[in-house]
Amino acid sequence: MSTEKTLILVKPDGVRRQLVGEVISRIEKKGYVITAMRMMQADRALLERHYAEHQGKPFFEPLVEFMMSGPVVAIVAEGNRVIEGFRSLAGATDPTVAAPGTIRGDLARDQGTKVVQNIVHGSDSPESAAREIEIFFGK
Ligand code: DAT
Ligand code: MG
Repeated sequence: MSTEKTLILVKPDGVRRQLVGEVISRIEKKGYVITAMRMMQADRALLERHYAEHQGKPFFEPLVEFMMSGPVVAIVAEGNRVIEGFRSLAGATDPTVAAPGTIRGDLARDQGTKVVQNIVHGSDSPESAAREIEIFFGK
């Protein structure tokens, strides 16, 4: 049986706050298996591909600038229903209302910035996961 894969990013706010280990720990404690990982400085071209669905929205440029503001850690995690499962671990997009117990609910808050800073990214569908893993890790 082939298991599902997702792309997780520890965003620059998470790296700056030294939360990489905390995020990895939560992924592993849940039982998902990390099968690839790299720390990198994402450039504009890569981020415009990654966030293509948000092109034209008011927070798009702030989002790209924020994601270029420092290194990110890209992670491939595997397991049955890992896409849905990691989104659940991450919590709601808005950290103010993200449930306590989630990564965003426990570790992030509103910073008054034009873009929401919320520690992690997780793919939202199998199609997104395949596309995003190729963007960060190649074929
Ligand atoms: P998610 O990361 O939960 O999948 P998304 O794909 O809708 O959320 O948006 C990507 C990121 O952009 C999100 O993590 C934080 C930021 N963002 C989303 N909606 C926003 C908004 N209305 N205002 C400011 N930033 C926003
Ligand atoms: Mg998204």
